[in-house]
Amino acid sequence: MMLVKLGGSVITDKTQYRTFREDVLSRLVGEIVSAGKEVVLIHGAGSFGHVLASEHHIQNGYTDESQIPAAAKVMEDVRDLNLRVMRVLNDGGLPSASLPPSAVATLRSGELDELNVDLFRRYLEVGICPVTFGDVALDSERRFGICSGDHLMERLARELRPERVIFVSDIDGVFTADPSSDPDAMLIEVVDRTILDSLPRTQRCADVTGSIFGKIEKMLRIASWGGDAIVLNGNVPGRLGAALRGEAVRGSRVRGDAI
Ligand code: IP8
Repeated sequence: MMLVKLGGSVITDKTQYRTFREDVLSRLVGEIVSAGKEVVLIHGAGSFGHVLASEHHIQNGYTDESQIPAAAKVMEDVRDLNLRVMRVLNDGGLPSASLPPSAVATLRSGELDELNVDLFRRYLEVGICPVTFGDVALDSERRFGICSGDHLMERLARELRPERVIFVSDIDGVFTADPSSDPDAMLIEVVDRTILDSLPRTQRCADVTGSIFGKIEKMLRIASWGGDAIVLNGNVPGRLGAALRGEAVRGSRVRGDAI
């Protein structure tokens, strides 16, 4: 089984509130279906979640009453995105079921606490791809908070032990310097803890839930349980499909033995 996160920066335009990139998602779904692998899918919230969540500091939990309608609106918006994603998946030949974190997960102090992983297993058993996503969820200490797709990736990787963990992003991976300002920046193809700690933390961070570094941190933990994890650029046609087929592909990877 392959565990794949379709980043919000790929399936939405993160600069425009609630802008879905249906054409990009359709192509990625085509790559998944052609690869013929069993998958568990997670998608990010992109501009359906991060814009309002950051305006109302939902990631910090409850601080004032004005956050209540905002948290509810973020849930509505990410559900709207999820429904659009589900339509593309089902129409594209990947029968899928949605498992919203607000219904199957809880947080404790901003961290993922409970997750009903058994439901994911049972959908897989009946041949339906379980799909979850970045959402607002209840928090036992802070009333509510953000359940990010990256946290879900880490938990599902630990519990389901996929063959490969793939983060589909809008950049090729982690670089030696910020590639948007430094023409000499080079992609780091295999990352380990020492390399990660030596990098300048200046590469993009536009989210309420972290940056590429946060993903690599999670990939290192996933690798410590023996799995391979890769971050790759989903805007480049063919890369996700190649990674699913186990082919060499441009990206940054962390190997089970690279810790
Ligand atoms: O896009 C964030 O999830 P992510 C969820 O996976 C919200 O980081 C609601 C902002």
